[in-house]
Amino acid sequence: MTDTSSTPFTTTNSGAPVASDDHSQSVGADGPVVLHDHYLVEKLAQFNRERVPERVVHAKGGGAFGTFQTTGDVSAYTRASLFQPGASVQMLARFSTVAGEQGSPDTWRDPRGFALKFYTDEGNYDLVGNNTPVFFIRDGIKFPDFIHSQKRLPGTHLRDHNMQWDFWTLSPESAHQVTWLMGDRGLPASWRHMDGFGSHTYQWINAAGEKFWVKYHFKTNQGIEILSQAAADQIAGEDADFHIRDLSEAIDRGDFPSWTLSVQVMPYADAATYRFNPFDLTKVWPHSDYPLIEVGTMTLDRNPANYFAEIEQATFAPSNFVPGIAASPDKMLLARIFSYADAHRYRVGTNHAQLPVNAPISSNSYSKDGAMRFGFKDASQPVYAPNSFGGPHASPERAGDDSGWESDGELLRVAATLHPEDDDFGQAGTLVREVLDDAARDRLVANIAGHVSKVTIPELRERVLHYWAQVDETLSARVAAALAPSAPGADVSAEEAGIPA
Ligand code: HDE
Repeated sequence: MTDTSSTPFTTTNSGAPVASDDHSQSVGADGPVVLHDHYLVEKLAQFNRERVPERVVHAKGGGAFGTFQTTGDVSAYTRASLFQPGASVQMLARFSTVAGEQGSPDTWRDPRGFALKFYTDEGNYDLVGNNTPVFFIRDGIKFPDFIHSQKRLPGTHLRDHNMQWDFWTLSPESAHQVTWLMGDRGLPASWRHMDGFGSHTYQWINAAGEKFWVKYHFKTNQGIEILSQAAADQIAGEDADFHIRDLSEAIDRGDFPSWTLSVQVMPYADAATYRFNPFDLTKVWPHSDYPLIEVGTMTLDRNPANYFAEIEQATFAPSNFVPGIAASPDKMLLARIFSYADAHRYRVGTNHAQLPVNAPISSNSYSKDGAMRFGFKDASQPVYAPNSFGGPHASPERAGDDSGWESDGELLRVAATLHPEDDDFGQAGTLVREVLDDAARDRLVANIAGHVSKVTIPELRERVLHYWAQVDETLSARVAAALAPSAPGADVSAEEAGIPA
């Protein structure tokens, strides 16, 4: 008889040992199961409640923990403690696709989420970006519509290329990001082999209270590696979790991925006269205008111990700033500052920030109670401010200047002010003509043609070709030729259409 005294024993959620893992309690061996078999009921009821709502976007993802080490000196631009020379903070990263639901393939063409949480001694700092430096739209009011067009038709529940291209061609500001999406960055070989961006312009404030505008760039130290559309399609059929597996196995074998963070810094006063609107999320700042300044290195070296507790329940919010870092007039950023914390209260619960993965090193807020509250202060602590019994009080000197920027004018619903070189297609054209090499341009043509070949409405196809002609005439002509074989009654070969084998 084996000694079972040392083996763990099954209990109920309330800790009582259970009599069987295999048999419900019944009247006689073959009789009816009894309702008061509370362990049976508990197991089934708990099972029904194992899921929290998936993220409405970026539902499919994975992540890991690590360290951010500041190796440069940007103290002239920010007082944030995590970016002071020599600082080292623990962090969490979550990578994701955008439109796919949980269980969808990691290798679908999509931007990739690049969400970071830094556990700093001044509170958690969250930087929630993508693997592209720009985005499809520049005003948050269009975001639900944009996502609706990328997801599923209301009747058939099918994804639809007509919907996607209808939205994009009616939203010309999308051209820059769609060029990125249809290019190589839309299919990274792994999360380790892609760059990350804060995308928005943020504000940094230094110890003297001077303000600067910044953009974040996380350059992968593994090098950029991409998948061809054919390879991505094949992997999607064989292993939907290809990127989750890659990151987890790399860390398990000690092959810790790292990224070098650099920032572009724009003097506060430059914003008003810059040639592009510096707060327009569809635009980049050419590095020739504002070169990269190295800040430090992020290294991921610890896999989550429990995916649900630490990744599914992780809550990243652009509203999680720390002293020395603040918002900018970017309309998309300002909308996100509301939306994420709202999503977390709905998806995870009002006390989501109390969960270990989301909890700061310390907090002293007056929040109390609410469902699943499990952290609380000593009963002697006041639950209100101001108070005369030693409760925490606001500290402007610690919080620093969060005044932001000057603003005035009547309330309007209009596009942002145009700067001299602002337009919707210029930077996309520059990307196609000056950044991509010939091979990347060939792949871009093939990817666009492959995607648009599933557009079934002839006048929409025409509109798509006009959209691309505004980016680059040659590109559009090559896409038209590549599409020709898929047009009704077409007789142009793929080779004649310039589609690479
Ligand atoms: Fe998101 N976004 N977003 N987004 N987003 C969410 O938060 C939203 C936008 C991004 O790994 C949601 O918990 C609005 C831009 C990432 O947990 C939600 C707008 C960028 C992640 C939400 C945007 C992003 C999200 C979904 C327009 C790149 C995953 C559920 C104003 C710069 C974070 C959730 C993670 C997740 C709202 C646009 C990136 C609904 C309203 C632009 C990486 O709150």
